[in-house]
This record gives sequence, structure tokens and C-alpha cells, in this order.
Amino acid sequence: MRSSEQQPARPRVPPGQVVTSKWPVLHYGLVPTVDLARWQFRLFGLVEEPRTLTYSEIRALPAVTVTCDVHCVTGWSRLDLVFEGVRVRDLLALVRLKPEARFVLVHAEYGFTTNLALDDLLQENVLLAYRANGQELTPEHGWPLRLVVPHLYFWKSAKWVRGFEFLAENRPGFWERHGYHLRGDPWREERYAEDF
Ligand SMILES: Nc1nc2c(c(=O)[nH]1)N[C@H]1C(S)=C(S)[C@@H](COP(=O)(O)O)O[C@H]1N2
Ligand SMILES: [Mo]
Repeated sequence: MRSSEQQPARPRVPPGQVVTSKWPVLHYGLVPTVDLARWQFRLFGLVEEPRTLTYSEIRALPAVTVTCDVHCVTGWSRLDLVFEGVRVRDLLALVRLKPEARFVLVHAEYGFTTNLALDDLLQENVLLAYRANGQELTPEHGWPLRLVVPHLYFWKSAKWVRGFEFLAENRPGFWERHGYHLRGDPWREERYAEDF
């Protein structure tokens, strides 16, 4: 029994989630074949000057390591994944956002998209990752580059990312257009859009 004065400790896993010791592979469609020589990452939309980075430019940026838990909206959670890559905050220092930029549409291979508020993208633990658990990402987990947004459901962590489009208004991405929540906070069980 907890005393009436104490706040209950936050549980490790959000409501409705079951921990798995595996790292499931989940995505819509096929794993893309990527030609690194032609690969680029685009920062565009509401920026003063759009910017395109090559893969070696991304890999040359300062790397950070983030250990986090991930929560898939289908109900599994995987604890303590260790991602290594570029902090999105640091990457965005390379462009000047226009003041009206408040949202981001994340673009990935084959037209996959997901939307985020700029505030969510700028959280400290949000990475563009190229390594996980001490090894290069495998293609099925998003190599050569994936987004990792640990504080939101894992569908926001787009694999095979190719760019960020900065927007004044929130534009739903792939899963969001299919009925998933616009933000997707697992602690509030923001699984589905209210009006579906
Ligand atoms: N490009 C792309 N990224 C994606 C998806 C997808 O369908 N396409 N699915 C998302 C979902 S629903 C989940 S749970 C995670 C799964 O990542 P994992 O396969 O590395 O566990 O990827 C996310 N990123
Ligand atoms: Mo998911």
C-alpha cells in the first residue's frame, strides 16, 4: 500500500503494453534496396534555404547514444534498445527554420510518411539512428537511417528516412491517415484518432 502522501511511481511500461525480449520487425510494404551513392536526406519546406545531405555527411556529424524503450501501438514494448546516431536537434542547427514552421512531415522510402510537432522532433532523445545495440542497423530495422522518437508510439520512428518537410500546419502521415492518432503518446494511450 502506498502512503497517501506519495505519488505513485511511474510504471516502466505504458498502459496496455506487453514487454517482449525480442525486437520484432514491423512495417508496411517491402524493405527497400538503398543505393548509398545516390541517397540523400532533404531538409525542406519552411526553411530559409533547403539543404540536402549525403550519407557520409550525416555519418560525419557528432554521434550520440540513447538507450530507450520503444512501444508499438499493436501492444508490444521492447526495453533498453541502444541507438546511436545524430541528434535531430543538432542536425536542425544546419538550417534556419522559418518562424511559421511548427510541424514536420517525415518522409521515408516508398512514400511512407509520419507527422510530428516540431516540439516533439526537438526532444533531446530524438535521433536519426544508424546503429542499434552496438551494430549497424539491419535493413529490416531501417538501415541506412531511421528516426527514433522514444516518447511516442514506435510508428512515429520512421525507418529508411529520406527527409523532413517543415510545415505550418499538421499534415497527417501514412498511419495517421489510416486512423492512428495525430500525436501518439503511449502514456496517454493516444492510439487512434478520436473520430474513427
Ligand atoms: N518506413 C516505415 N517506417 C516504419 C513503419 C513503416 O511501415 N514504414 N512502421 C512503423 C511501425 S508501426 C513500427 S512498430 C516500427 C517498427 O520498427 P522495427 O521493425 O525496427 O521494430 O517502425 C515504424 N517505422
Ligand atoms: Mo507499430
